[in-house]
Amino acid sequence: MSETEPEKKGWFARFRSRGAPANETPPSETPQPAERQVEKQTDIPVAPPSAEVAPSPSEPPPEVLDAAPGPDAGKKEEEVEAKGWLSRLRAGLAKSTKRVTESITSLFTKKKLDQETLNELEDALIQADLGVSVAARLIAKLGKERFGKEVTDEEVRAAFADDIAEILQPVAMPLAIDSARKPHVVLVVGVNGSGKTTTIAKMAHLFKGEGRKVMLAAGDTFRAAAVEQLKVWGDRAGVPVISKPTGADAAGLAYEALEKARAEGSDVLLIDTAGRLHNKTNLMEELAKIVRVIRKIDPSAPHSCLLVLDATTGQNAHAQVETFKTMSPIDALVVTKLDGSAKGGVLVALAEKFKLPVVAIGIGEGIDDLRPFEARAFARGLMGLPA
Ligand SMILES: Nc1nc2c(ncn2[C@@H]2O[C@H](COP(=O)(O)OP(=O)(O)O)[C@@H](O)[C@H]2O)c(=O)[nH]1
Ligand SMILES: [Mg+2]
Repeated sequence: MSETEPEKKGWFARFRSRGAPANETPPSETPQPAERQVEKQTDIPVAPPSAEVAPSPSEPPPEVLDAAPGPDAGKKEEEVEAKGWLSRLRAGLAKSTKRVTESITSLFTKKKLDQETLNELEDALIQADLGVSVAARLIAKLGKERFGKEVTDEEVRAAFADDIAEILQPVAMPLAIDSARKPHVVLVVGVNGSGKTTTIAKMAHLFKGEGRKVMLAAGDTFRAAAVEQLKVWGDRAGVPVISKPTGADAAGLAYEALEKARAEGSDVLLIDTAGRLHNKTNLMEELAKIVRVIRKIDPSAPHSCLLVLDATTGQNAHAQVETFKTMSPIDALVVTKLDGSAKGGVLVALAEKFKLPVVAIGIGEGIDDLRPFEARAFARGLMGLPA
């Protein structure tokens, strides 16, 4: 690859380190076009309405987060930015943190760590969506190191935070855009309401801020208003949106968008998709068809296939990963709505189980509310400890 990338600002650039993933597992060939019908119940696990999500994070000035820094605004701004979003993450995680830490704290009436306390701690971790396997791992380690010793709840939380950070570290990686691709194609999938369209808009905004040429494809042609929604976001982010009326063939649209992005020399093409067709087979066929069709233009596309998961769905996220893995070549996750979800612990369970990279997290509805996923900050935040 001869091209070298210019130094760019922005967190995607700063955290960029991963090579473009190889998508070697093409989905099964089931080329029937998806029939368009009125939305009906599907057998894909669907996110419940996110009643849990706080209306707006009550934390300080979002404007410090992405106030486009001048070329030498330098380190200070980055530090301020880091503090700003970390405190927002902590505020967002507050419900998850409360759920985990209250139950841990309530167990420490006795001084010495005994089996009963270990069992109860294990239950508390499972209740907080960290999953049976993670809970067992954390408890085994704690038991080994501290059994029969005097421990405080803070020590326990610190030990858990360290272990959780260790689990999360390998999956905390940014989305690497391969600048040799023109465009780098990002396919975004997930159930209805998980945050796909919003995440695409946020990413478009970020990439644009890094000086990249971005194009969006409004591939959710199934849901009325979905196309309009992406157009509004596209306008806000100042990037072109390729669209067709509701009911149009999504694969055809993706094909046209890729042709156009190529012709215009775009760096990144983000393709939105429907989260729900009238049944799982139709969605599977549609996603497979999109992949198949864009590969006619670029056999290596999509270069990234992101599954967007809503943190408020908790354990249901596991089923969504399983389902979507059968439908498209998922190679990374974005977890949204970590602001205000009490179920943020599920991210740890997902990391441990699927080992898929978490390229970004959503911490609000605004265009600036997408952040890189940082293992230690998240783990300590979850356990109610300072960063
Ligand atoms: N609080 C919060 N809301 C979010 C986040 N991401 C998306 N949303 C909201 O979730 C709802 C569904 O998002 P949308 O992008 O339309 O989901 P899609 O159906 O997967 O495209 C919208 O009201 C978004 O504003 C997030 O990180 N935090
Ligand atoms: Mg959408």
